[in-house]
Amino acid sequence: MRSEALSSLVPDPAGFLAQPPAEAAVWRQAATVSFGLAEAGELLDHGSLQRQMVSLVKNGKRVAPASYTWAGQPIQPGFSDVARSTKISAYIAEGATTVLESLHRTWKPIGDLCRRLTFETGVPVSANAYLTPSGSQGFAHHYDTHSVLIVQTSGSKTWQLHTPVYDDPLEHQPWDGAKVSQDEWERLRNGKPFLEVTLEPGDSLWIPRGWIHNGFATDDHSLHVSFSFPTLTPYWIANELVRRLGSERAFRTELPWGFGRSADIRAQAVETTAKLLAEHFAAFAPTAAEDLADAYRRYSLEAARQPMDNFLPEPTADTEVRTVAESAVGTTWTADGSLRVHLGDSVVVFEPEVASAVAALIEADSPWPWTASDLGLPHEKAVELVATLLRTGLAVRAT
Ligand SMILES: O=C(O)CCC(=O)C(=O)O
Ligand SMILES: [Fe+2]
Repeated sequence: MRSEALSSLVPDPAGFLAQPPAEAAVWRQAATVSFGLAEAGELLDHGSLQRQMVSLVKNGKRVAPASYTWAGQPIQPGFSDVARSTKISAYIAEGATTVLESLHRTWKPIGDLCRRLTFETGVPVSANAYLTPSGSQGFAHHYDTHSVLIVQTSGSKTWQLHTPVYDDPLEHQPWDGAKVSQDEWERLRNGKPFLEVTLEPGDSLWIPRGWIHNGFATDDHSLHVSFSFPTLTPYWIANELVRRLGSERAFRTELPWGFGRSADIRAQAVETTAKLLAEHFAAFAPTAAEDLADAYRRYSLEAARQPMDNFLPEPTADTEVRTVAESAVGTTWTADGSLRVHLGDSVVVFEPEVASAVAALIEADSPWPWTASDLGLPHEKAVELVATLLRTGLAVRAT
C-alpha cells in the first residue's frame, strides 16, 4: 500500500505507522496540506456553513451560535442555522478563533485526504481547522480524547505541551479544568513544558491523546488543520458487546426485589449477572468480530461519488479509469466466494466471477490508469464491472 497521504504529513510514514509516537513530537517542513487563508476564506464566504460546521471561540469560550447565524432574523424557513460571514468577520476582528468543524465533510480536498489517511492507517481520521488572529488565543490548556496531528498551513502559533494529568482519557472523560488539582495547575501554568514550539507553515505537531496543549498566536495570524486519530479501546469493544446483550432474554429478566435493602439480594444479583456475562462473552466473542467491524466502519467517511458522472456516456472497454482503493473501508469474503466491500455508508457485493479482480485492484492500490480490457474478464463482465466501480466510487475516470 502506498503512504501517499501520510507522507504528506510526516517525514517517516512507515515509522509513524509502525509506532505512533507515545510523546509529543514536532516535525519541521515535512507537511504539505493545501488549506490556506484563501481556502478558509472561500469556505467562510460561501454562505453555506451550518452552525454545526463553524464555531467561534472568544476568551477560551464558545460563542453562542445564534449570535452569528440568521437565527431570529427574517429569513426563509430552514435557513436560521446558517452562519453569516459578516458576523464571523466581526468576531474575528475582536480576536475570536474560528473553528471549521468537520472540515473532512465541508471541504472536498480535505475529505479526500482524510479518506486516504483512513485507508493507510486503519483509523477513521477526521479534520478541523483553526483560524486565530494575531496576538489571540483559542482554547487554552486542555487535552483531547483522541490523538491529534496539527499541520500549520498559514501564519504561526506557539504551543506548550505538558505530559498528561490523566492517562488515556476516554471520549466521555473530556478535559475539565475544574477537576485538575492545584498542584497540577501550578505545573501547567508555571512549570517547564515538555515541549515549547512555534509552528510555521509546513511544520506538524503530534499530540498524543491526553497530552495537554496550550496554543497562542504570535504577532502573526495562525491557521492550522488538526487531524484527529480516534482511539479504539477495549472499553469501546466491551461497550458494543454489552449493548448487544439487550437482545438476550436472560439479560432482560427481572432480578429479585430488594436490591437497595438487602446485602444478600445484592450479592446474588451481582453474582448472577457476572455469571451471565462470562457465559455470553465467551460464547459470542469470536462471531461478534465481524459485527463489531461493521459498527466501527460506520465512523469512516463514505466513498466519494461523482454525481456528474450520471451525465456522461456509459464506460466502454477503452474508457481509462483509476482505482480509488481508499473508497473501500473494509472487505470481507463470503462463503460462496463473493466479495463484500464496505463503502462507509453501504456495502456492495461482487459476485464470485469478478470478486478476485476487485480484490486485486484494491490490494494493488495502483495510481495508474487502466481499462476494462486489462481485467482479464469476459468483455461484457469487464465493462459492467467498470460501470459498477465508477458508480460506487471505487474507481474514477482517469481524464
Ligand atoms: O488552536 C487552538 O486554539 C486550539 C486547537 C486545538 O486544541 C487542537 O487543534 O487540538
Ligand atoms: Fe486540542
